[in-house]
Amino acid sequence: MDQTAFMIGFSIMAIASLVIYATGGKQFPSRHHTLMHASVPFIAATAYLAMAMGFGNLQLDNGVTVYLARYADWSVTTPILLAGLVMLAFHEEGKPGEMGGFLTAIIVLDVMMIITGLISSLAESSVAKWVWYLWSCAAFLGVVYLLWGPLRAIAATRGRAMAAAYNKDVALLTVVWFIYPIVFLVGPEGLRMITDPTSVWVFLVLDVIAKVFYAFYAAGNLKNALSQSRYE
Ligand code: RET
Repeated sequence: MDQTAFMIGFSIMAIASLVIYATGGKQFPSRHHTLMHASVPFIAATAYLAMAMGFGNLQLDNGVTVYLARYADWSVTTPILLAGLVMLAFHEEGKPGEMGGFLTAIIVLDVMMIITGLISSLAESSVAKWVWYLWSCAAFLGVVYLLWGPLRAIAATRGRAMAAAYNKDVALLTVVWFIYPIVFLVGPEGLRMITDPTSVWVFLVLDVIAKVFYAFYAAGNLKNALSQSRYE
């Protein structure tokens, strides 16, 4: 793999993190939103730097390269993004116990999804690879169920404007996140229909949408909701 994609990934994520941090006051309703959304590309920049420097790039006997930093990144950034949505669904409801329960459940499923995806990419036999892949997909469907089922119902009780913000965020997140297992499936870790450099570039584009574009999108939706809910 040539280093260009990783260096571009590092640069975009490092700059995005700085820009979100520096302009957050204007884009985000409050400081904690800025800090959360700036932390996500900062973690990604770290992962891309590791991949560019060849740290954690495992060369398997079957010729496939597994990028461990990618899974380390996802196992931290995806819980942050999901935590944002759970907190949005419970916006100012004041039920910390219930919110904590949903947070725990969704993060457990999400981290299981990433870890079993990593096991699938490392598996030597193809039976084991597909068993772990399917198990990872099951965890992913659990995450999607919590977002579209109980959490959506809770968000619907938080006023029309806040529910609309939640629904928009979840819709974008679901579409973008669904592409990850598809790229894995057709990529070198799976059916080998696309090459390693192609899958690296596609994951880079997805990461920019899921982390950077999503940060501004969610900030805009929340700002709208907060200004509308004043008149509700
Ligand atoms: C894997 C492979 C096994 C099956 C599934 C996967 C799902 C990965 C997802 C990753 C999302 C990453 C994001 C990162 C950006 O912050 C592990 C690829 C279901 C959904 C959004």
